[in-house]
Amino acid sequence: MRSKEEGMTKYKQIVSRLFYTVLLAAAWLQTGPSFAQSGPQPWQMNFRPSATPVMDDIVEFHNLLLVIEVIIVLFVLGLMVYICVKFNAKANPVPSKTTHNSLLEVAWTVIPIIVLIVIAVPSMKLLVFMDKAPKEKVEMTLKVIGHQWYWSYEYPDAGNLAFDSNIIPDEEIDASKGQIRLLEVDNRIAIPVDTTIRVLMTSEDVLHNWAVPAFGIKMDTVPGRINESWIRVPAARAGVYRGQCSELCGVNHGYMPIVIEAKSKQDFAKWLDKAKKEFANDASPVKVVRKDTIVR
Ligand SMILES: [Cu+2]
Repeated sequence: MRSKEEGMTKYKQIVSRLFYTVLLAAAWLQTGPSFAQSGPQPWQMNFRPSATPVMDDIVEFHNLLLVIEVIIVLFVLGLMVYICVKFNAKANPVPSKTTHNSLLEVAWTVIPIIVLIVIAVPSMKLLVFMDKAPKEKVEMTLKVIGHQWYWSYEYPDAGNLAFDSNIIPDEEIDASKGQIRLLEVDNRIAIPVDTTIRVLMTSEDVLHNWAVPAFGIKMDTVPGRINESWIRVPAARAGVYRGQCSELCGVNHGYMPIVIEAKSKQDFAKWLDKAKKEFANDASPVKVVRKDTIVR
């Protein structure tokens, strides 16, 4: 039979191994993917690279929460291991009959309250920050309308430019052009970098949800209601961003991707000119479910 001391050493080894495993896992998760901004990646473990101040803050808040969680988990694990070792029937044959400890009871009420306050303050700040772009700073408006099962977009500041954006079916996907199956649309939208853009969202039939992870946006589009969010992509993060509808909206819910090109202001102006000509005859987006909607 092993001595008590040997047992303790073994436990200490297990605890320290567990500790390092958790630390390593946390470090690995936090390394972050170093890939181009083109949607989800195989084996992606962390958020997509952030493209807006809102998403920067979300990531920062997530990291704060992760640290707090890891500390709590390790603390509780440590307590449990300590109790298992020190107070098992063999090590502690005559248990204490203590039932109350005022100091301990106050501590385990007050400390969690402090932890919650530490979480609540940045959480509320973030909620307010992401809610609306500061009015005086808004330079452009983008209107997003959900339909069964595609998105349409309007640029009220650009002569009411409006167009639909439909998924490119699997059989027409051209991987050589960087197109990604289920995440490619016929008409991508463009936005200028270094511009504060108000995004107004609504829907014309059922609930949809305009979700673009890199922008930190995931907002329901509700028929008869206008929801608001905002984007500001710094010039250094110009690129292609992707998202999907994230509110179960019917049979083709999985087939209404979002593709956004964040372009330099000059390129955006060029895109706008081209788009105005291209969609000149589309006075308004299609208002009914397309007859040729394919149920996949
Ligand atoms: Cu949907």
